[in-house]
Amino acid sequence: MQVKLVAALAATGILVCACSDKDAQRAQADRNAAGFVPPSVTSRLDFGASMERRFRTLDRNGDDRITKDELPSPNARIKAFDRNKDGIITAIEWSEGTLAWFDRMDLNHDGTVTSEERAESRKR
Ligand SMILES: [Ca+2]
Ligand SMILES: [Ca+2]
Repeated sequence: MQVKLVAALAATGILVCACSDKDAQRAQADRNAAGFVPPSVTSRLDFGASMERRFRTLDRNGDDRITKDELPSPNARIKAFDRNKDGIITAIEWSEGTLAWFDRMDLNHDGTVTSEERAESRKR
């Protein structure tokens, strides 16, 4: 009886230990989710790929050009991509424009943009 009780307590103790370990992990995850943003890094390639997808989304009629009516709202940054100012953003103008934008954000020119660089370039 005595031995059984001790064994049961020990087993419980281990369970409690495992549980509180999990709880600690969960608490850490909660802290991370609330407020703390882990630094993110975007490579030029990833950026280009996600901008390519954005282009495809904006180009509703799929003619490889974003015309005025396809622009969501007057967007100065997107308008600046229109280098020849014909009111149409071609796929080439888009990719050159978005990569130039990436390079402006890439303050230390290492081919990646961190969340810090993004925040810094937003201030400028
Ligand atoms: Ca189009
Ligand atoms: Ca153009």
